[in-house]
Amino acid sequence: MHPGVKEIGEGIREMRIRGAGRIARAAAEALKIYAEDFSGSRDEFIQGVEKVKEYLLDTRPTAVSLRNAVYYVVNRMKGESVDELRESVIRNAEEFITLSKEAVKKIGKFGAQRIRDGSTILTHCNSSAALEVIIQAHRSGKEIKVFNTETRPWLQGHITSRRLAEEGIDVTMIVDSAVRYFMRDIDVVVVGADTIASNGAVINKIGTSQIALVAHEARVPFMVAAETYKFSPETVIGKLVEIEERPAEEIADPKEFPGVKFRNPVFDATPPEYIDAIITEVGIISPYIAYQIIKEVMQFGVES
Ligand code: RI2
Repeated sequence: MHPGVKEIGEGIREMRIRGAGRIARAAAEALKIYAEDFSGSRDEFIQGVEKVKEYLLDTRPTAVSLRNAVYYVVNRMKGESVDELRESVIRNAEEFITLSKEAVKKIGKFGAQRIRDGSTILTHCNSSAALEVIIQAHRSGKEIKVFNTETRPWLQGHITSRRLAEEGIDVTMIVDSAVRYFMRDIDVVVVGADTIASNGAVINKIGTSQIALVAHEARVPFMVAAETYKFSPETVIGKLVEIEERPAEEIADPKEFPGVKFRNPVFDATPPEYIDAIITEVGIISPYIAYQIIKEVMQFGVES
C-alpha cells in the first residue's frame, strides 16, 4: 500500500484520526494522495483505486461518512486517459473535503439559532458538528454553559472540554454516569452522529442512547448535529449498521482481571422517538424524514 495512504488508513484504524467527519475527509485525502503519486497504466490506476477503496473501507466499520466519502470520490471517477482519471479523483476528493467543511459551518449557523440565550447545553464525546453549534451560539453573543461527559473509554470528552474552554465557554466535565444527576440543569442536549439510518435512528458514541432516554424522561430537547453524508443509503434496503467493538485493553488491562470477560462496543443506536431534531447543512429536520434526505437531498456517494 502507498505509504501516505497507509499512514492515513492506520491513523483512522488506531483512532489517531477520529470523528466521523474527520475520518471521511481523511479517506478522501488518502485517495487524492494515491492519485497524485500514481504513475503507470490506466488499468493499473483503476485497480489501484479499487484496492485503496477496499483498504479504507476496512479501517472502521460504523461511520457511514467514511463509506460515503470513498464512494463520492470513486463513483465520480471518469476520463479516457490515466491523467484524466487521476485528475478526476483529485478533483472529487477536494470537492468532498470542501463540501464537508462547509456543511459543518452551515450546521453551526442553523443549530446556533436554536440555542436560547442563557441555555445550559449537554454534549457527549467529541463531535465537530455539535461543537460548531455550541461555538457559533457563543460567538453570536449568547450566554451559554456546557456540561460535557468525559466519554469512556477513549475520553474524547477531554478534547471537547479543552476546545470549549479555549473558546472562553463556561464548561464543566462530568463522568458519563452523572448524566441523569445533572439533567435537571440542562436545557438542551446536542450530540453528533456517525451514521443515521433511513428510519431516523442515530448511531453515535456509546452512551448516547442512555443520554437520550434520560433527556426524554426529563423532557429536555435532544438534538443531533450531522452532515447529510452521515445518512446511510444502505439502510434503505434493510442493511443493519455494524457496531464496532474495540479491544478490551481500551477499558482495562485484562491480565489484571483473570477470568473476567470484557465487551467494548463503541457506538449505540438512539431511536427516532427520542430525537427532537437533526441539524443538517440543508436545514433542521425531524428524524422521521431521514429517508427523504437520503432519497432527495444527499449529494454524497452511494455504492453503485
Ligand atoms: P463529528 C465520533 O466517533 C463520535 O461518536 C462523534 O459523536 C462522531 O464521531 C461525530 O463526530 P469516534 O471517531 O463528525 O470518536 O461531528 O469513535 O466530528
